[in-house]
Amino acid sequence: MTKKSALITGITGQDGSYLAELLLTKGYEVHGLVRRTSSINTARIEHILDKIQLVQGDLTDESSLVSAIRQTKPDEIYNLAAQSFVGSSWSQPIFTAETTAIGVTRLLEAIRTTGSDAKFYQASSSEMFGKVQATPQNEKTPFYPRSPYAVAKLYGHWITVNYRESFGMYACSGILFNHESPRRGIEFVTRKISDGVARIYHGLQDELRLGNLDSKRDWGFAGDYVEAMWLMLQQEKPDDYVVGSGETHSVREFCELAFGAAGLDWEKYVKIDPRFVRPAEVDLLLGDASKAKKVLGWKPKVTFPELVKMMVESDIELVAGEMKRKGKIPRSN
Ligand code: NAP
Ligand code: G4F
Repeated sequence: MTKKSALITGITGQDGSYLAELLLTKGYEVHGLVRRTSSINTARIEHILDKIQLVQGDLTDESSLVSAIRQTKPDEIYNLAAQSFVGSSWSQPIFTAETTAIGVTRLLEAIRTTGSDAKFYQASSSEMFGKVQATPQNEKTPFYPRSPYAVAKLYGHWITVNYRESFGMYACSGILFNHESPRRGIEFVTRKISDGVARIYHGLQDELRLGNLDSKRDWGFAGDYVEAMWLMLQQEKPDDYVVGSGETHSVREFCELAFGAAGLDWEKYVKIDPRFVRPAEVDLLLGDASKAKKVLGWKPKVTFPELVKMMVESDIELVAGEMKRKGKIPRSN
């Protein structure tokens, strides 16, 4: 039997790296779309670089997407690439729209015009629920985006639904709630906290500046969530699914657990800094993943306390390694 082939956009990101690992374990030939950068940014996929193939391309460049599809002939395409940081979407609203919104149409058009019959996964987001109209949020909850990022994701979601309905494409939209890991970008609040805890633990900094501690998120482990992406493309019919843990916790609770995991009292170190407060906030997200559980047989494995501990322990080790390389002595326990 010939190997299934997958093309992952955003393979250098958090989810791309976990998805690539998962697909390799399932025997896929894995291709990753990477954009041109001035320095190497393959740290998250360094350990599997010899097992995957990278192809140049950018969601803002249609011709590169057409070439990537012709070259890799994928059975499945996972569109994980995006300007994914909500905070930056206010300072770069046009780039966010170009990549996170119109980029989806470019990729769908590239599939359509090349005649590819690849199944398509779109990385939609719980941010689309924004100023939530009901709690918990499921596939039927109305959307109310609260940032240029969320508005762009909403466009990506509906264009995916539209291409499915217009052209009969196998196109799915996964409405994923926040998912984190030791590979999370440093600008996102969970990793900012776990990294801050590690630096405070090793004596490299004495405070951590954050914005709104009251906002609540449904946080899960990225490694669990990429499995839901794959499952969506293994069904008879394409559909849209909410994926979340079914628990919500505040940023304050995350701080409490994360500092606690290092034996520290968060209240001594966390300072509120208005620079990190957003122009419009999403106060509370809580996912109802009943449909994904029933139809896909998916469920999260890592609990919230396990996730926080995993991230803090990983950063304590990472910072210790950094210190040793600089000839400094890290704290030993
Ligand atoms: P991430 O770590 O920020 O990764 C984003 C990826 O997109 C990176 O590989 C980045 O490449 C690539 N990219 C950005 N602009 C591009 C462009 N113009 N052309 C090609 N590639 C481009 O994000 P993530 O956390 O893995 O999330 C994956 C996807 O899921 C994103 O679409 C995100 O919006 C969505 N999502 C995430 C969550 C979550 O909680 N993590 C929840 C819901 C939805 P570089 O490495 O070159 O920057
Ligand atoms: O970690 P965040 O930046 O993630 P956010 O905005 O929820 O977005 C993430 O999840 C979405 C899914 O719902 C994805 F679609 C998106 O791509 C991304 O992965 O912020 C979480 C919360 C916010 O309420 C923010 O105001 O934490 C609050 N927060 C408080 N202080 C902070 C900070 N966020 C950041 N990034 N930095 C702070 O200092």
